[in-house]
Amino acid sequence: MSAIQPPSKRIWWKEPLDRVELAWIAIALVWALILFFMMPYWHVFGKQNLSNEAYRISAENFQKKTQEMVEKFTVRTETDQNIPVVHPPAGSDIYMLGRLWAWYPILELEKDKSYRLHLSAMDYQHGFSLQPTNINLQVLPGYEMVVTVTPNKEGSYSVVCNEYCGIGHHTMIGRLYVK
Ligand SMILES: [Cu+2]
Repeated sequence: MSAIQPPSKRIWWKEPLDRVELAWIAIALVWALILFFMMPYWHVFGKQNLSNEAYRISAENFQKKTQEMVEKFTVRTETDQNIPVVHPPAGSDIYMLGRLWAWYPILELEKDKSYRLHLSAMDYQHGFSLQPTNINLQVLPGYEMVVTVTPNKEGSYSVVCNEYCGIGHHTMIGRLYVK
């Protein structure tokens, strides 16, 4: 039977399955099931994509909440753009926003303390990628992503935008300190 010409036998689908055909269907099915179960497995054991919550929030509202935290807990500023470094109390709600083309503000967290980290975007989709630990979260305008974080290693981390967001995308690098 050719694939171009119409089949010579009109009732071609009643032919018995060839063994090779059956074998390939079985292989494809098993592989599809492996990929399917890898998703929940990797969520639990991969330690890369965190369990998060998402809520609707307007950009203005999120910016207001971020600014309230910045005004209360800024300890110094850094870089020539004077980005505030915020040291919020352990256990509190902390905010980081993404916009063209910066993460704001710089957060300074305490080791082994838990925080509720809220992430949102002011304009377009951005990707929160914490390096070098390789933790990734999508950051979308109109939604806040909330994740409970407990930093377990001191150091200076970079927040790299992982989602192409325009001409200055490659300069969109934020900072996060753990002390
Ligand atoms: Cu971005």
